[in-house]
Amino acid sequence: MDAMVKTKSHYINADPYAWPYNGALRPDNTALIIIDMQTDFCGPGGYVDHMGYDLSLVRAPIEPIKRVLLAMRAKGYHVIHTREGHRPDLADLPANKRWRSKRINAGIGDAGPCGRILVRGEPGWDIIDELKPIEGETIIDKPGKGSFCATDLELILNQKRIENIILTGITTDVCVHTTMREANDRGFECLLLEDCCGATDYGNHLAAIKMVKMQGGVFGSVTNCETLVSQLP
Ligand code: C5J
Repeated sequence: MDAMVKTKSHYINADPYAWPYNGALRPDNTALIIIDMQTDFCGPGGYVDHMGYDLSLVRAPIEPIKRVLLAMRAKGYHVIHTREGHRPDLADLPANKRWRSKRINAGIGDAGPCGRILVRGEPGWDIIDELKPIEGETIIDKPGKGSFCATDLELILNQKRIENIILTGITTDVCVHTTMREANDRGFECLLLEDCCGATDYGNHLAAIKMVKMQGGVFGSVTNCETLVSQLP
């Protein structure tokens, strides 16, 4: 008789489908990705603050992410953090990105209360204390919005045999969405945690979530912190 090894399926309640699609949810093949929880995006004196947005919208996900992070660390899941930022000589900063930021008085590379805006190594570029990476967690430094563009994220995911990605962080409509789209096109199975994300515009946050769910889950599925933590195997 064939010794067929059967692994138990696990699903998380999500909208528009129970996730992951194939029930293959395990710590070894699943990563939590925490996108750009840096002072520049959610702290006083950072880039988003400079642009004049309401920080409470981008700070709302801090506690839910922390809960998910602690739960996933405790169960041995992979954890990946990203940071958006540029080299100190700005060699990797597209001229149009710099021009646009200067137009709204938040010039990337310019001096601010948290150091040079969105420049690697500056205090504002650092991940906030509440969500600091620990030993063994992967950190991806990216010059753009998507976490796959000009980084080694795909190589690392493939080396670790990761198939499923749980997305959190800021901002829902920009870096989180771009990363989710990039991951989805590469065949990764994506879950967005809606209360673990935030945007500078609440309407955009809601629209970004709605976009994921259209066409039967065109980019993946959506759930929240409580559901994930209570159902995570
Ligand atoms: C933005 C990001 N919004 N982390 N970056 O410029 O979403």
